Formats: sequence, structure tokens, C-alpha cells
Amino acid sequence: MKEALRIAVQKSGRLSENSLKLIKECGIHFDNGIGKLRTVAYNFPAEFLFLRDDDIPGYVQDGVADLGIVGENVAVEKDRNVRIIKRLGFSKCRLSIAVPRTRSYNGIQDLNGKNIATSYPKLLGDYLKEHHISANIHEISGSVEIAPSIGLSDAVCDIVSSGSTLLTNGLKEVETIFRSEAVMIARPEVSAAKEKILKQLLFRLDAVQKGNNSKYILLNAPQEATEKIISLLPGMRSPTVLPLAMGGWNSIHSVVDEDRFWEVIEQLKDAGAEGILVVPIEKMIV
Ligand code: PRT
Ligand code: ZN
Repeated sequence: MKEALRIAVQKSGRLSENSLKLIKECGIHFDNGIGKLRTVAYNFPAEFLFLRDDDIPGYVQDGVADLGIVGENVAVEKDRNVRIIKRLGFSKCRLSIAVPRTRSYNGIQDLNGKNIATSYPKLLGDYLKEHHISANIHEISGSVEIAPSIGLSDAVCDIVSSGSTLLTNGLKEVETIFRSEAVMIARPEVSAAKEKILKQLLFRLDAVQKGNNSKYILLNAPQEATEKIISLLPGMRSPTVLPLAMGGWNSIHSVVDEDRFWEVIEQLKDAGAEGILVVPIEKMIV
């Protein structure tokens, strides 16, 4: 077989669906039959390994896989010799310290001498050290949130997303120590042939991400408002302006950042834009 990039993705969990979706959006297709541990893409030199997320940084370091998709929290906690080559923007969460809701909390110094249960001893240890706090880290691998109620610890340090797990366990979030999202990690070095494939993959990922972060916008504007409207729309190079069949009006097309979208729409309406259409962009190559 020709050289192929070996990419490790989570077998089943919070990262799986979005990891596979992103790979498909990059135009890479494969058959991932249920229970398969390994599969080869039909139309791109890549093969996929389906693993537990905790194992991925180690496998990437050891060269079993060339790339992997994991939460940044896992990438940093495992402290392996891998590099983060792309932030992927999904599975966002934070790692926080929480204490029982009924306990008063006046600042991080309150954690001195306390027992803190966590599955993230490195991230927590680094944070406590940085803040000159001496606490006992109690490493447990799951159900961290119940540790205070069963008398195992005074506090927890766990992943939070909506906050409902903390709430239902009578805990309150008091310190956010790390913000995470899914990232792509890579071995420090790959062969020249694999580096070439990696470049192609990163190019596709970029196009997908830029497309996802932008909207294509079309609107009608009277001639006298056209200049003002153009000044509100950056566009890839500059907006497209086409005359409408009806005299005195133009159709203006442009690309707008998802983040600035609602703000820009308001300004366009105020400037006299009508019939505004907003269309998703599948891929964007600048
Ligand atoms: O089986 P495997 O080892 O592969 O998976 P896993 O069970 O270890 O991980 P998984 O699938 O739960 O999470 C994978 C990654 O998703 C994590 O490493 C994070 O980067 C990210 N992520 C995003 C989350 C959450 N959101 C999340 N909410 N990981 C875990 N949680 C858990 C958290 O541990 C807590 O129990 O959800 C609960 C909190 O959620 P809220 O919404 O109640 O605050
Ligand atoms: Zn895991």
C-alpha cells in the first residue's frame, strides 16, 4: 500500500460524531462499520484508528498513529511528545474547581490543605503550583462529581460544559483552570511523503473551517445607498455589484464573518438594503 496518514479518532464518545463529520466535510470517505477498529479511506491516502481518547496522545507519540483528534484537556494532561497542529472549534468545555454549594469560598487560598478529587492531576497540579497553593490531589478516573458527597474530598476539579452536573451534585464552580476544545495533534516529525499528505489535509480543514465561519450574503440596494453598503461589507477581495433589470438598483454580494453577522445585517438594513439573502458556505479558499 502507498504511504497513508494514520489518524486516530475517538471510538465512541463526545468527540466521535464531530470528528467524523469534519473528516467527511474534507471530502474524505470511508466505511466505518460498527465495531471496526481500523478503516482505510477510499479517496484519500489516510487510514483511521478508532480508540479511547485517553490512549490517543500516547499512540501518536509512539508513532502508532501520525495524527489524532482529542480534547485539548487530554492532549495537555497526557503530556506526551506531540504537537497541536489545529484547533477544531468543537467539544468546547472548561476544567474547573468546584466546592459544595453550602461551603463559603473566598478565593483560591481557601483550597490550601484541602483534598481535591480529579481525573486531571497534571493540569490541576500545575495550576495549584502557579498559584502557590498546597492541596492534596486525589486522582480518580470517573464520577468525580460525587467525591465530596461520599466524603472522599473537599472539592473536585472536573470538566464542565452546561454546569448541570455540578448543580445536581450540590457543587458550585469556583475556579476555571483551563478552557478546552477539540484539537488535532501530530507526531513531532513525519516522513516527507506523509508531510505532503498532511499539508493537503490541513488545506482542506482550513477551507472547511473558513466556510463554516462565514456566510454568503446577497442583497438589493438603491443606487444612492450602494457606496455606503459596500463600505459595510468587506468581501473576499471586494463585494460584487451587479445592476438589477430595474434601473436605479443594484444586487450586492459579499462574504461576512459568522461572528459579525447580526451586527452587519442591522447596519445594512439601516443603510437601505432590501431583500437580504444569507447562504451557508461549504468551503472557502482564499
Ligand atoms: O471512552 P473514552 O475514554 O474515549 O471517552 P471519555 O468518556 O473519557 O470522554 P468523553 O467522550 O466524555 O469526552 C471526550 C472529550 O469531550 C473530553 O476530553 C472533553 O475535551 C470534551 N467534553 C466536552 C466533555 C464535556 N464537554 C463534558 N461535558 N467531556 C466530559 N464532559 C462531562 C464531564 O466530565 C462531566 O461529567 O460531562 C459532565 C459535565 O457536563 P455538564 O454539561 O453537566 O456541565
Ligand atoms: Zn477517556
